[in-house]
Amino acid sequence: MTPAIAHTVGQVLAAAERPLTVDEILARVVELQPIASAQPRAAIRNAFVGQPLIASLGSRPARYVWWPNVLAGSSFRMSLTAAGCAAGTYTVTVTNFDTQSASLSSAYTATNPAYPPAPVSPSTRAHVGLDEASLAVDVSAENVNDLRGFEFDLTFDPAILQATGVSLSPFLGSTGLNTFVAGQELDSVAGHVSFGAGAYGLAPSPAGSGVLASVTFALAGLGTSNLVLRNVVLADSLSMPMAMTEGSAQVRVVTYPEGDLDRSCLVDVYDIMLVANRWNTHAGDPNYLATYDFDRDGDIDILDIMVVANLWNTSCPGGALAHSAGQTSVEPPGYAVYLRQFREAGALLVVELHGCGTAAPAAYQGLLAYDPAALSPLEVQPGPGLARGALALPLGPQAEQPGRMAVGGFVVGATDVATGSALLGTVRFRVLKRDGLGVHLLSAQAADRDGAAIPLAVQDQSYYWLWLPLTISERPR
Ligand SMILES: [Ca+2]
Ligand SMILES: [Ca+2]
Repeated sequence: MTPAIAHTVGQVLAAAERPLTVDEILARVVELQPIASAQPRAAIRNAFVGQPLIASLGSRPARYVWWPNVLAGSSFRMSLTAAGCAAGTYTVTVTNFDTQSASLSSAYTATNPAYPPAPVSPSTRAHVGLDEASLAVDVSAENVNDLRGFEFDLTFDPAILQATGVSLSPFLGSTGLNTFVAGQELDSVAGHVSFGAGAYGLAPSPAGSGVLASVTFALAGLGTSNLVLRNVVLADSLSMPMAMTEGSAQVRVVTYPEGDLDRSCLVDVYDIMLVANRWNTHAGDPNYLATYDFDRDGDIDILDIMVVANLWNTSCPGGALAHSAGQTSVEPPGYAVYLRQFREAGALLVVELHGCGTAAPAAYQGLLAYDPAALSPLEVQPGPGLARGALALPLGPQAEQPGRMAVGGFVVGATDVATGSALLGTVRFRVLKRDGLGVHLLSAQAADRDGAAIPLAVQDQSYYWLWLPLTISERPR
């Protein structure tokens, strides 16, 4: 007499060392007994109904069949993760979605979370010009798994931003699922956008990181608006919410200062070089750009360059975003800027800004700190370490606050041939007090002749003399 298939399935599962797919169970059952059915997989699935404590996880068609023998060593994705449980022993309810049999409860040891919480955050520019037509803000999720739907509220300051649209981004449908927008609401009085979307179909669900939706804003006023996500839900294929964290962002609506050609909120050497690299061009030349011909006389000459140079170091109203981070990295890139300083006859302190590396900057600038009771800035001169050019001009000294000033220099009509010297510029101070401290280099930037940033490090003071008593060093002879 042939045993019932359900009995053989039970034997196979009891002997198995890991969760099996339906096809794997079928193969093992067939080794023990023939299955007289035109639909052997259906026969195996039917046999699951009578099994105690068997469960299949995942959406239809379930790939794996799980059972208590191996549940303890397996990863729970669904309810435990959503509950944010720590690893430990729990009584869990596992619903057999594949066979529609009743739910069951038992105690299992869970290592949780199987997936880390997915951060969901808006991404935007740090600042945007009030004159720009719109601002797009993407709402992105990271490290999601089996994503089938989402919803969120995004709040903003309606005095500064006005939401004009929200649209589903390609990520949810990126694996071939059909997508739909479940709902959307734009409220520019209260200042929030609500949006939800879902996906269905036989394709696998998207996983990983991607943009969920994009919100478009018109710019209503100057100031800073927070962009805060609330009520975020990420749902998987079983409509279970995933663990996630809600992020926020901030955007500043500004009027860029005159001369801030690259709209960075600061007129710096990069802007100057944008004009300077078109020096001596005339209307009709390929390199001539009418927008940089500020006096509209058909050429870009030193007068046009000086329009920007004279605006150097002005920043967006309401506080500078000046001297952004990144130029003081711990690992020096291929180019570094450092100070040398020494006393000169006539109660002068000479501070040299040196570049070290293979780059040939056409412009540089640095922020210096000094004791205003001990030192009085006199003049800045460009050095031969800048690229060769028709004309080298200084920038500054320009006081930012007591004891801090910006200095720099740039070359007009630069070629990219370095002179071999690394002296970017020299700054002279009158010494007011004999035992004062020297000058400290807080930050530095360098640009090539096209106005592109040269990555650089400000060298560590333990390696070079950044601070030194004025009395210990005399000019080398
Ligand atoms: Ca700029
Ligand atoms: Ca001109």
